[in-house]
Amino acid sequence: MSNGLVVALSGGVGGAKLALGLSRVLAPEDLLIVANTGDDFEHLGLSISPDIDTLTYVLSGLDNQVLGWGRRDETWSFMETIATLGGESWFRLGDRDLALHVERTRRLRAGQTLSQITRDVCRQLGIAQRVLPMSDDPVRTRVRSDEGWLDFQDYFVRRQCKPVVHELVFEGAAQARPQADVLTALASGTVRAVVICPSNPFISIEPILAVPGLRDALARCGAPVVAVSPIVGGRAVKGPTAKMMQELGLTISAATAARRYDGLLSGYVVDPADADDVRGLSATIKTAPTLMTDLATREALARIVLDLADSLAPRR
Ligand code: FO1
Repeated sequence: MSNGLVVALSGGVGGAKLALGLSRVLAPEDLLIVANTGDDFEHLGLSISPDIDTLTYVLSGLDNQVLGWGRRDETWSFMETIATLGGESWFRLGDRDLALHVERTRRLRAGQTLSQITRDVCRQLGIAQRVLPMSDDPVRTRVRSDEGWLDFQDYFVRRQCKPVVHELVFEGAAQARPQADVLTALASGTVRAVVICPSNPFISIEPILAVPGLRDALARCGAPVVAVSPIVGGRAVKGPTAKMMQELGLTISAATAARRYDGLLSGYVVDPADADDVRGLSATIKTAPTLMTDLATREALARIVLDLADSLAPRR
């Protein structure tokens, strides 16, 4: 019997770790993962959806654990060859990974939605959980930096997050419609918990919350909203979260990440090292080791998050 649906909001690398943990402790039909698509872009004529792809590869066990993105057992003949032709090689598309982008691009051009394509790819790769984009409409994160306006992957990969960030915008978000099945699930009255994975709040979770109607639907679904801090011991586990906090004039802390979800959070899981820092937040705090180094720690954290959510659930 189902224990209720868990809706997880996730970006790529950090979020996918907890999503995998959740997938191991929940029945497949009880997990719905909503992926950020603000990182999506068109490159070499192909439609790339990095966060959906990272989630797909991680959940299917095909992920490249060295890089944190892309496929395992990858080869790079295409990249090497395009470089010899003077083509663009700053964004690395592996030979195996390339197949996914070619197939997605073909199907998008044929009029299929990103949701349909993602659903089919997941099925093909043996993923039983639902992974859905936040929207089937294009949303593109752009960065206002000391080098001017940059497209997200220009900032993130080409410039390796070096430019100083002044502002982030999610182009297209105001016109984007939330993914329909996500809205249906949130309105179903069967949601046990909403989990905000330990992804970068600025570039992975806020684009999801910027899709009109999604934040409200999450707040109204009747289930506790529990986040896991992306800051551990006052530092970002990976990626530019801490650097962005500083550049945006914010304190680098677990509390700063939680404040990005003001009005939404009922529970917050932080590392014991950050316990002092989060005093004063209105969310219920649970301290637990949040570094996910292997499968066991991912599952353990998933259980802690669910226990916290269940302890906060309104009695029905
Ligand atoms: N990240 C990199 O740092 N360098 C790359 O060359 C790169 C290629 C790439 C290709 C396909 C894909 O799905 C993801 C890829 N990523 C790459 C990761 C990705 O762009 C970022 O980690 C996310 O957008 C941030 O969540």
